[in-house]
Amino acid sequence: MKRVITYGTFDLLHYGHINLLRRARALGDYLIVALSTDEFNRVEKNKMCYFSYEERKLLLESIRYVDLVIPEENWDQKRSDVHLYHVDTFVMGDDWEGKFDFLKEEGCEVVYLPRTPEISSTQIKNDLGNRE
Ligand code: C2G
Repeated sequence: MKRVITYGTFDLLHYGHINLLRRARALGDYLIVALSTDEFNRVEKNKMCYFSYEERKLLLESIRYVDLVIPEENWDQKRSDVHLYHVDTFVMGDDWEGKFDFLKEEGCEVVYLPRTPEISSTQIKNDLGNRE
């Protein structure tokens, strides 16, 4: 069984996220999503999420491509996660191109997938904010 992992906030879940998750899952047989906790988002990513961790987790667990959701609590857990969860392939959108190549040292394949253009949680917030 080929195990894939990806990380993210996944706030205001949209088709860009789904495109990423579908392609990540297609690289193996089992997809783990490490979901940024509210604390990690606030302190490390300066992101205030619309949905809480529990709400974002529920949404992700409802997606056919997702097999397991675990918490992402810090930037440094990836190196141990890939061993803890016996991960074969690490996947991120290509806005992170090159940032996680060190995981190859842990015996992990590292794949960056093209982002879906024109959609982001920030874009959604801005567009809705500009509507009457
Ligand atoms: N994504 C995408 N296309 C978009 C928007 C997002 O492919 N239009 C991808 C991102 O590249 C990422 C995943 O969807 O791989 C989740 O996006 P975010 O929730 O914005 O994740 P991010 O804040 O980049 O967190 O330790 C890694 C971080 O947790 C990644």
